[in-house]
Amino acid sequence: MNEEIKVLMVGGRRCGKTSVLASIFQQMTHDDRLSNYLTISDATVAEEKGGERKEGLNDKINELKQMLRQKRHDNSSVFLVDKNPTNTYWDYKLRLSLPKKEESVCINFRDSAGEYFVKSSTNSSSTEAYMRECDIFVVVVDTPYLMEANDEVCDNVNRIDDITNFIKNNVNTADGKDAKMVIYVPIKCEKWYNENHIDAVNEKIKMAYSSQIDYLRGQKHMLVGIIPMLTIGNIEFVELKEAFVHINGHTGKETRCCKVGSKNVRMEDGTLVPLGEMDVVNEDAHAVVNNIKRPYSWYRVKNDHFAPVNCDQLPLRIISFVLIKYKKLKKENATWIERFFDRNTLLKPLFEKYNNYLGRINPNELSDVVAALKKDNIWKNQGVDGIFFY
Ligand SMILES: Nc1nc2c(ncn2[C@@H]2O[C@H](COP(=O)(O)OP(=O)(O)OP(=O)(O)O)[C@@H](O)[C@H]2O)c(=O)[nH]1
Ligand SMILES: [Mg+2]
Repeated sequence: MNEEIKVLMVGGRRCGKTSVLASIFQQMTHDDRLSNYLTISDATVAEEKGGERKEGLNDKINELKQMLRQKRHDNSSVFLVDKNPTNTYWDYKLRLSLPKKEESVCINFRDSAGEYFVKSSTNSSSTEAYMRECDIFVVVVDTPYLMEANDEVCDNVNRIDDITNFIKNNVNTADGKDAKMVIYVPIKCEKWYNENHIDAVNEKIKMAYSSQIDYLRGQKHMLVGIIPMLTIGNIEFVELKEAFVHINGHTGKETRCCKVGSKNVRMEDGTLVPLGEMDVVNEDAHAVVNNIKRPYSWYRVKNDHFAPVNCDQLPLRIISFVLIKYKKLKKENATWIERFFDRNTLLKPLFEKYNNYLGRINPNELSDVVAALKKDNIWKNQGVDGIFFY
């Protein structure tokens, strides 16, 4: 039976987990260069849970593209983003096979709501149970708050402490008897990428997440890396500003905004509005989470091209991780078998697990494909576009 490679998306509420997943699927299934080497399809099944329908990743891509289109004629406007929260968990499946071959590998990405990683959340025990089954964790990081907010706000938005607890309690390789991979994915980092400062983002991740990274690196057979991703490509962070709500004195309509001087506010869609006599501007109560007041992060469109970067690198690294693991276990298993006259060994079940992941794909052929992707620079090496592996 072909077993799925289980990946869990982890991160703070509204930090962009579903969006980055949508861009990963988009880049994997629409890349002409990649399709010369691998046949890739979205094998996600439609689902309903508790009366809610699974959000299609295509809908999310359209939401992201819409942001680019809306602002096309006004590059100067600076606006807020926050749409379509996830309220439960959903599985999205990416299927990869060698061209003209039936056998395939399936990567199951589980996307959950940011609230799942809060200690007190009602879903925390089911999240923990699933974490123990997972092989790969993707920690999505909201970069503007990482780079520009103080430590308290950054932790509040990115849930660093909560995620550290979840990881320390549930992610281990049983003294090297298993192997796992944890990838940090800073997103919304167009500004730093375009200014050639992506290394500064990586350095900040190493610092802010040092407690969990140190723990992970202390585990045998734990692969830890950073893959910065541009989910959209041309929506660039501008500034963090204190969060306010504008209440229109005539209509009573409430709109998120920030203050611009003493006489104007900038509304969430980017329009600059002079304050009317009857208008009221209050601090935004929704921006206070666990007694910490978060500023809003404001963005602008550089140009209207949807241009994700590095989103394809994660699935490629996942495939190679499984391949390396399979080959290593095969070798270790062989020596065990020789030594113990083919008796069942500790490593045998693990070998079978990795063997099943490959779903009867010929590992040598898949290795050749990975080598070719590296040769053609489709696979990015250490240091390229901020890719970093310990
Ligand atoms: N500027 C910018 N906005 C983004 C990016 N990715 C996501 N967003 C926006 O950020 C908001 C939150 O994104 P989601 O992908 O829904 O975040 P999430 O982590 O899945 O949220 P929950 O599942 O509700 O915790 C949405 O309004 C997105 O359009 C990005 O790369 N740049
Ligand atoms: Mg989501």
